[in-house]
Amino acid sequence: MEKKSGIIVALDIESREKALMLALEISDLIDGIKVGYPLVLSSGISIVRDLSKLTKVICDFKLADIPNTNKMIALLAKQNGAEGIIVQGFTGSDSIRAVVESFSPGEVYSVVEMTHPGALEFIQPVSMDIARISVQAGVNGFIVPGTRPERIEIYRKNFPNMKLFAPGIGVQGGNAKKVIESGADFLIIGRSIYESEKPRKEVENIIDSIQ
Ligand code: 3DU
Repeated sequence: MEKKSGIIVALDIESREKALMLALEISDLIDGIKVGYPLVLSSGISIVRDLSKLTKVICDFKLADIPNTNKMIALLAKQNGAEGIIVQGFTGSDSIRAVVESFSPGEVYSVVEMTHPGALEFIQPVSMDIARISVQAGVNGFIVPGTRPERIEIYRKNFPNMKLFAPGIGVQGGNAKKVIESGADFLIIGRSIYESEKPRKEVENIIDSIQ
């Protein structure tokens, strides 16, 4: 993923038509679109191919299975034109590596810590270990919590070469400017953009706010 505006839009909507229209409206402003289960389960995997004609697509399937199943899903994403894929780092080195190897030359991003309160129960206490094994397994970047900029500073300091993607901006409470200042490379933003009356204007405002 190459950084231009630094904005990745999470298209968690259930309408293929709406997703494609929104992508058309903002594709020149953003660095990519993140596609997750709500859109793929309602529209089919071909939505990845259709969107990838307009911009780069990251498949957020949060892969968290045994290596063979992870590999099968990663290959389907790759065959349909995805440029990036997200894996849950907590599942361990072999599961992460299976995605890195099968998705190559595409980029793999590991969830090392999450934005929601429940992430403090199990994930955050071991997040540095998750980050370390993810690097060893060959990932290109981390998904870090945009709701906790002080944590992003720690990842930036300890992993200077990793691309950092921060969801949690806007509706979940994260602040775009603070998150970029903490060292994130990309902001992953969903509802603030796709629920806006004027999504293009919203993207422009966010870009202005981080410059
Ligand atoms: O809260 P938003 O509507 O801006 O969407 C954020 C997106 O990022 C959404 O797709 C969600 O599944 C994903 N995400 C997180 O919000 C938090 C994480 O720790 C990891 C992914």
